[in-house]
Amino acid sequence: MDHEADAYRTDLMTITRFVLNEQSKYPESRGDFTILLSNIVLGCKFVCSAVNKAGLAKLIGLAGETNIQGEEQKKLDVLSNDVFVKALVSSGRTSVLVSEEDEEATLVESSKRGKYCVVFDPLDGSSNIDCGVSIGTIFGIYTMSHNDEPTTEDVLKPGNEMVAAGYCMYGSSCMLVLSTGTGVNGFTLDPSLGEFILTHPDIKIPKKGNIYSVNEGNAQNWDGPTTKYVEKCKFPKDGSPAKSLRYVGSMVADVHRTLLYGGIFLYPADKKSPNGKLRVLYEVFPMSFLMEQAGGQAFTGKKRALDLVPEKIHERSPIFLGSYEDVEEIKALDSPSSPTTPPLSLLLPDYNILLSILFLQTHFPISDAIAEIDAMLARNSLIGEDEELMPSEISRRVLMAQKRYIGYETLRRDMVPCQKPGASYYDCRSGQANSYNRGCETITRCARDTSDITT
Ligand code: FDP
Repeated sequence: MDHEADAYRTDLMTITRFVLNEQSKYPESRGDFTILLSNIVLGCKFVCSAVNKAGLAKLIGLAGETNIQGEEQKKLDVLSNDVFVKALVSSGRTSVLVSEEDEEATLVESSKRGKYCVVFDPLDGSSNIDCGVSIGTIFGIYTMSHNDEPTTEDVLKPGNEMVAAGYCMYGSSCMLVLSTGTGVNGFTLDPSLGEFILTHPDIKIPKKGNIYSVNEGNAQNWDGPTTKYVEKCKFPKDGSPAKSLRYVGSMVADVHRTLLYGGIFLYPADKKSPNGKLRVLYEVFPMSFLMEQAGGQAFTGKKRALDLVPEKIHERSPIFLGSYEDVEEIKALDSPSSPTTPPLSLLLPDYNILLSILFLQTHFPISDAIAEIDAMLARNSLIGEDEELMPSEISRRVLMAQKRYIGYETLRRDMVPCQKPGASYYDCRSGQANSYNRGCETITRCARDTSDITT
C-alpha cells in the first residue's frame, strides 16, 4: 500500500489553512486578512450554491432594475451583491467597498471598520446566467494607508498597490484562484466538505499560447494594431501555426482558460468604446495582478495595466492580457518605433492638406513642397521608383494607405487642422484625446491609433 500517496490524499490543504500558513510567515500579522478572506470565501460559496440552484429556484431573469452601466440587472446579480456587501461589512475588516452593481462606493460605518478596501464584481459575465455558462466573482484588495475617514480616494490607486486579488468561477466546478502577491494558487470547492481545497498550486501561465480570445464581432471598429494582431493570430507569416479562437464572453471563464492554457485575452478599445468595456478597478486590475503573478503580462495598449491610476471608480480600460510572449507581440505592434506605426504622411488626412502644411510651415516654393511629399511617399513605398504620378493618383494612394492603417473615419473625427493664425499643425477635438499641443506648435496625440506628429 502506498501510504505516502494515501497521506497526500488525506492531507487536505484548505484555503483557510493555506492563508494561515502564509500569515505565519509574518509574525506581526493579527489575522485580519484571514478573517477578511474567510468572509469572501463564504460569499463565494453562497453565490456558487445560488448559481447551481438558479434554474430550479427561478433566480434567473430580470429583477426589473438596471445597474449604473445601464445593463439589465438579473436577480442573481442583485443577490450576489447583497451577499458580498454584507459578508464584507460584517467581517469588520473593511472601510471602503466598490461593487460593480453600486453606483457609489460603500463607506463602512465606523463601528465596523477595518484596514482593507475591497473592489469587486459580485457576478461577472451576467449575460451568460440564463444559459448556464460559467460566470464568476472578481475581487481586488487594497489596504487603507491612513486612519482618517475613508473616502473613495482610498481605492483610486494603481493596481500595483493591491495586496491581493482573485476570482471565483462558477462553472463545471467551483474554483477560487487567489494571489496575495507571492504567486497564484487555485482551490476547488469540494461540495461534500464545503471546503475549497488547494488543487492548482503555484499556477504559471505558459510563456506562449496558441489561443486568442476576443469578441471578433467588434472587428469593424477596431484600431490598426488590434486588427493587425488578430490578423497575425489567424494568418501568421512566420510559419507558425494559426492560433485557435476561444471566446466565452464571460471574463472569468476566458481569463481562467488563458491562465491555465496560455494565449491571450483581449478586450480592446474600438470606435464605439474608446476605453474598451471592462472596468479598471474590479475587472482589469485583479485579472492583471493574477496574470503578472503567474508570469504573464497585462497591457492597456499604452502601458502596463497595473500602472493605471483610475480617476473614477467605474472607469474602463482596454486590456490585453495573457502569456508573456503573446503580450510582447501586442506591445511591439504599438511601439512608436515599430515599422507598423503609420508614418507621418499616412497620418495626414489628404494630399492637399499635406501640401498646404508643408507650404505654410516651411515657406518652401510649392515645387519644393511637392518634391518633399513625393520623397516621403516614395519612402513609404507607395510609389514605385520608375513611376511618375499625377498628384491626384498620389492622393488616392495616400487615402487608401490611411484606410488600411488606421481607419480613415477615426482620423477624420479626431483631427482637424489647427485654426490658430499662422499655425500649421493639427488639433485634437475628440473627447478622448490626450492632447498637449502648445499653440498647435509641437506634439498632438489624438488617440492610441495615431502617433505623434512633430513635422
Ligand atoms: P457581461 O457583459 O456578460 O457581464 O464586463 C462584463 C462582461 O460580461 C465580461 O465578463 C465579458 O468578458 C464581457 O463583458 C463580454 O463582453 P461582450 O459581450 O461585448 O463580448
